[in-house]
This record gives sequence, structure tokens and C-alpha cells, in this order.
Amino acid sequence: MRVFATWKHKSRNWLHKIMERYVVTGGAGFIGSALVRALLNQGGSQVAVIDNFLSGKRSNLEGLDGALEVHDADIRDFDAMSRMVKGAAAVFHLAAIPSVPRSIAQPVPSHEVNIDGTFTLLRACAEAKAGRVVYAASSSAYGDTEVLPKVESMMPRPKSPYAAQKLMGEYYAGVFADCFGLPGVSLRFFNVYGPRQDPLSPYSGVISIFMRCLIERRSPTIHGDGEQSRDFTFVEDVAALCIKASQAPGVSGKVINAGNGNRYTLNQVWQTLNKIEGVSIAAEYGQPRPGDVRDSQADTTLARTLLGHQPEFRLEEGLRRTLAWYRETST
Ligand code: UD2
Repeated sequence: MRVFATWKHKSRNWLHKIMERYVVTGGAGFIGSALVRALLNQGGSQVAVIDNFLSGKRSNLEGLDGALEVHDADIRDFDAMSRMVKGAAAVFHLAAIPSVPRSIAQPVPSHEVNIDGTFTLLRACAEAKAGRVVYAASSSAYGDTEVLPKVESMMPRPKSPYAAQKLMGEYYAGVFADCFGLPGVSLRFFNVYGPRQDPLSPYSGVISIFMRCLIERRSPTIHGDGEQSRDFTFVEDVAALCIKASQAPGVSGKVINAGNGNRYTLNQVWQTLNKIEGVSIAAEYGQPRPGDVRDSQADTTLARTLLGHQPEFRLEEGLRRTLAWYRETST
């Protein structure tokens, strides 16, 4: 395990004492690094990133200084987790192997990380008496529902190993709160997109793939007819919601949607991107993807009432900002 400390003011130990310590697993990932940025920006935070750098990247943390430590460690390593979560006011558990199709192609690694890793991390947090766990759950837990938007009280119907694994993580977070006194709240992330989402894997999120196609003036392949819809949620809104969930009173044991409250079809998103870029590139269409949910849209009432959350970014604004980042960073 290697530790990289970038805190420039280490000698100021008195400051250390009054700062809150936060841990972000998966903190070098696309969503995790946005959360780390938001935590450091709010001031008074000391942030420890835990990442095994399988998909996380050091470059996602570039330019961040302040009270930041980066630990190269795996969430399945109980001893390492126990040491690292000690004294944390909150542990944001975002480390995971994401992707519905990857969990179908390779169910074993995703099970081991998403279920065994989550269990190990929660056990370490409980034993170290960490302040609160905020768990990155997934909208995929709902599966196909007859009614939209999707409300937390609906019966979950996971359609893929990934969805089942993320749902199990929620159950464990709830059980650790009830049985082991570890406060925990689960946020069901709804198709998060934004700067730093890696477009290069076949399992990448669709918006990152669309961005790359647009910049390279290529057609994306849409699985199915493109009329499936998602509640695409800008990464900065999700980071803000995570922080609220770590502070709000009375939310332990709760499951709360982290979505925007709207839904757009893939055809609409591709058309919007064409409009923003002033081009007209036709998409290609392929086979529907196994395990895919047809429509997804969050009911955001609980996030609003329990966490006082109002998403800031509508889709077009989020797409513009995301596209600007891909343009700046593409060579
Ligand atoms: C699921 C979850 C999401 C998050 C994510 C993590 C749902 C509704 N959402 O996202 O909350 O947990 O998993 O991985 O379950 N697609 C194409 N062409 C491509 C790539 C994707 O058409 O090149 C389609 C894909 O078939 C799907 C949609 O785009 O219909 C979104 O796919 P995705 O992989 O970006 O995310 P999704 O919905 O599986």
C-alpha cells in the first residue's frame, strides 16, 4: 500500500484537530473525484481517498491540493480499511465495479468487489466506529417498474448481477445501522455523467461514449431503438447530495434517490448533442442490451424533503459543461 500526501501544511497540527476527516472509497474515479473536489472546496475538510486504481486515475485528482491523502488500497482488505476509516466523520463508499453488461460478462469480480468489498468496508467502519457511511447505491435496483417516476417505496426488481449487488449493498448498509450501530444512508445514483467519465471502455457510461463519438465525428451505436430513457444526473449535483446526506439528521437506514427528476431518451440526448455541436451525425442502431432497464426517472421528493436537495443542472447545461471538458482534454 502506498500513501501519497499532498497536504502542504502538515506542520500545522493544530489545524488537523479542528478539521473533519472524510474518507472516499473510489475517490480517484469519475464520481469520487468530483466528491473529493466538493469536500475540499467546502473548507475544513481532510480527505482520504481509497482507490485500487483499477479504473480510478491519479489524473482525476490533479490540481487538488489541501488536506488530501491518497491511499492505493483495495476495499476487500479489512486491515487496511480498518486503519484508514479510523476517526472518519463520514465514509463515502463509492468504490465498485460498475456496469450492467460487465456484471453479466464477468459476474465474479463484480460480485467480489461490490458485495464482499462493501461488506468488508462496512465491517471496518463499524469496528472503527466511523461517523456515518454514505453508500453509492444504484437506480438499477428498481428494474422495470410499471409506474414512473421511481419512488423509494417501490419493490426492487433487479435485472442484472450489478443491480442485485448494489441492492445487497443497501441492505447491508441498513443492517449495519440496525445491528451494529453504524449510521448509514444509501443514495440510489441515477445515470451520473459529467467531466472525467472515462469513455474508453466498452462498459463506459453512454454519455461519455456519445461525447467521444461527437468529438471524433463518428456515429455512436445505440443498443435497441434509442427510445429507452434515463434520468441523466450531473456529477456535481450528485457530489452535493452526497455531502448533504453525510450531514442531515435522521437519515440513517434510509434509501434516497439521487436523480434529476427528468428523463430523456438516448435519441433525444444524441440529437441535443448534435444541436449543441452544430452537426448532424446519424446514430447507428444495434441489438438491445441484456439486463437493460427500459425507462428510468427518479422521484426526488425524499431527497428534497430529507436532504433539502434541489438539482442545479438541467440536461442541456450539464451536456455543455461535459462537452467543454472533453474538448479541452482530447488531444
Ligand atoms: C446503470 C444504472 C445507473 C448506474 C450505472 C452504473 C439503470 C437505469 N441505471 O446504468 O444508475 O448505476 O448502471 O454502470 O439501471 N447504450 C448505448 N450505446 C452505448 C452504451 C450504452 O445505446 O454505447 C445504452 C444502454 O444499452 C442503456 C443506456 O445506453 O440503454 C445507458 O447505458 P449505460 O451503460 O450508460 O448505463 P445504465 O443505464 O446501464
